Amino acid sequence: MPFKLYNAPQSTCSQRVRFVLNAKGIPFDEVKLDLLAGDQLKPDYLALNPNGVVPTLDHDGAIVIDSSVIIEYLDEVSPEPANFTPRDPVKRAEMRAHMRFIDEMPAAAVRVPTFNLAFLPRFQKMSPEEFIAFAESKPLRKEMMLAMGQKGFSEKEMNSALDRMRRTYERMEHAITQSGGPWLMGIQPTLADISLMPAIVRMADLGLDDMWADKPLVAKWHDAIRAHPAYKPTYYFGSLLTEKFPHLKERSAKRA
Ligand SMILES: N[C@@H](CCC(=O)N[C@@H](CS)C(=O)NCC(=O)O)C(=O)O
Repeated sequence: MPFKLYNAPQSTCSQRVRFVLNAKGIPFDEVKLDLLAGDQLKPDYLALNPNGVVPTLDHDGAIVIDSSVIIEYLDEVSPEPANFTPRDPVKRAEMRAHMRFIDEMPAAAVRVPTFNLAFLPRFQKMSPEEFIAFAESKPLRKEMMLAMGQKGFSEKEMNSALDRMRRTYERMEHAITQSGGPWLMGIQPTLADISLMPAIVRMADLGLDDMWADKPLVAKWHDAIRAHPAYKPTYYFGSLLTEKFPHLKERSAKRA
């Protein structure tokens, strides 16, 4: 198969790429990495992606890294049958501005509740020396791991991440109102919607979807993305954190 995707089921960045491949009906070989075991830090993988993160796309030997770059690449090389990039350069610029905002704000902020609520128990099982060595071996995420430490992000850091998510929902509600919806830019989904999807789905997975209870257009958008035909094959079993970490399911049940 010409397309091979190195990724991880629960990785938000990987979910963007799987969604675009599925929406376009592009068959691909999927190589699954275990990120908590450090597969992304092995020399063979670092030779493909020196950032030591997923996803990485191999298209007939051409290596493309970074989820935002990969989804734009896929829209360029396979523009049919589904295309997510507006033709009008002004609209295309608007879509890219949304994508930069999404990478800077929700895609980064969502890591804080994800790490504190889902991954921390795993890191707490490591010895302090093991944890430091694991953190220091990460080309891109070393500082974030060391800042989190084995106690998790502080309440202040957690609140600031949740505030960045809150500002994202406000931005979404505004964009959908302006465009007429149901998507960020109107009646057609664009790469901006696909970039945003994993952070919003992740917040719901963590049981934090009450944060947009007063934002009906965000709620509708969340319904629309889950109803898209590419959603189910993208979020196959094991892609949600609640499907992988039993302690999160218990947490959601307690909240219900
Ligand atoms: N900007 C990169 C970020 C990739 C990224 O952070 N990937 C995460 C999973 S969503 C990862 O591989 N983390 C592994 C680690 O932190 O060691 C992209 O969008 O591809």
